[in-house]
This record gives sequence, C-alpha cells and structure tokens, in this order.
Amino acid sequence: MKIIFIALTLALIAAYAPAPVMASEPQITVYAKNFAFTPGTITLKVHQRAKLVFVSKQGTHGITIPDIGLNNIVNIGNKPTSVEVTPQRTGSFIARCAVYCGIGHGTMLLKVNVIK
Ligand SMILES: [Cu+2]
Repeated sequence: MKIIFIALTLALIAAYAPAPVMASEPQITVYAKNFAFTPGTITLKVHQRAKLVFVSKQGTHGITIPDIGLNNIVNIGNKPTSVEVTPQRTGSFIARCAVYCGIGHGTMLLKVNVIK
C-alpha cells in the first residue's frame, strides 16, 4: 500500500512539474510601478539574443530602448509583455518610461548595460 502511495505521489509530481527552461536565451523580467523600473539596471551581452519581459505592478507604462534596437514603444500593463532583443554594440544606455504615468514619469529610468 505504501509503495502504491509513493508511486502515485511521484506520478503526480512528474505530471505537474514545470517544463524545463531553455538555457540558451537569457530572460530578464523588469517590473514597472509608479515611478520606477525594478531592477533599475539590467545587463545584456552584445550580439546575444535575450528575452525581456515587462510587467507593471502599478499603473500603465511603456518603454523604448533604441540603443538595443527596441524602437517601438512596448506598452507595459499588468500582463507580461515579452520582447526579444539582440544588442549590436556595447555601452551604457538610459531608457525612459515612454507613457506618461504621473508626476514621477520624468525620472522613471532603466539603465541598460551591454557588455562583451
Ligand atoms: Cu511614465
């Protein structure tokens, strides 16, 4: 009886375990709120594709990061929005909130470091 219970438990764990994450593409989640991005700094590797996931915990925001090829506004709401980027040059870049979100909008920055 005990063995059956253990076997059933293992079967349930296997059935509901999350699928393994592909290790090939780094993924960074950036949270937005009034009036900050968290983390405030992200680091990407030049010529390496990465997935950025934006989600707002408060308010509606947006972002463009032309320095890494993100030229169109990514709207950031309470559902995650994913974009893929492949930075083409190294450097330290400042991205700003692209959707007016209130009094602190002008100071809502995301620093993007692109390294070798
Ligand atoms: Cu804003």
